[in-house]
Amino acid sequence: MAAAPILYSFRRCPYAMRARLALLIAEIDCEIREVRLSAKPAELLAASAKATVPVLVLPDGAVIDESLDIMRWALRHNDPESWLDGDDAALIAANDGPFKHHLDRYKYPERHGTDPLAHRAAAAALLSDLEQRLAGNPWLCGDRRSLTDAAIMPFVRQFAAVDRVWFDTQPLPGLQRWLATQLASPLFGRAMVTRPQWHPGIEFKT
Ligand SMILES: N[C@@H](CCC(=O)N[C@@H](CS)C(=O)NCC(=O)O)C(=O)O
Repeated sequence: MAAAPILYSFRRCPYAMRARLALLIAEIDCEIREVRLSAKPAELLAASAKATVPVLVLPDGAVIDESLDIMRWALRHNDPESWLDGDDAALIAANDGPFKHHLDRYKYPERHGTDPLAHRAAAAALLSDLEQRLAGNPWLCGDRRSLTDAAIMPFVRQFAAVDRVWFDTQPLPGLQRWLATQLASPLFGRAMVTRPQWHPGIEFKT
């Protein structure tokens, strides 16, 4: 049996989350190595000097160390739900850029020396763009879930969790439904399985 790709991952990292979602949908059999960001294993650092997760190491030694590249690589191999038909790079860039900027400054104001409520308002304004789409469609790119939903959802999940009561009372019904549907999905449950911290010698599959 051919060796499986290895994914260095951190369960709660939104970038690693979206990579795991795509690997699961693509049914890529892969070894998941749960790392601690404060104690990254030498094997991860040797694979990618960027030292971020996720990192996918292919059996031929090739390394993919950007989450979106991992998603697209997986789906190019096998895309049973046609996730690549919904790859809205501009929407994902707005999430990864401005939305993530405000999310971090809302979630960790002490780290950034910021006013969390100002950043919450700025992030919420960006979420209205998603709401507009979700008012007319169940998913961001139409009537089926796609790469764009999986790429953005982990960040909206983080945003919602900072103050759940506040989030739930915002006029964002389409977005709230979209998030709840994904959080309740068997796919998300599988992506969030807990694994003990990896060290050489132990192996866990997707
Ligand atoms: N652009 C990268 C970002 C990955 C990233 O920043 N991951 C965070 C964890 S959520 C990380 O590994 N940070 C390094 C650290 O905390 O040491 C990607 O999409 O894969």
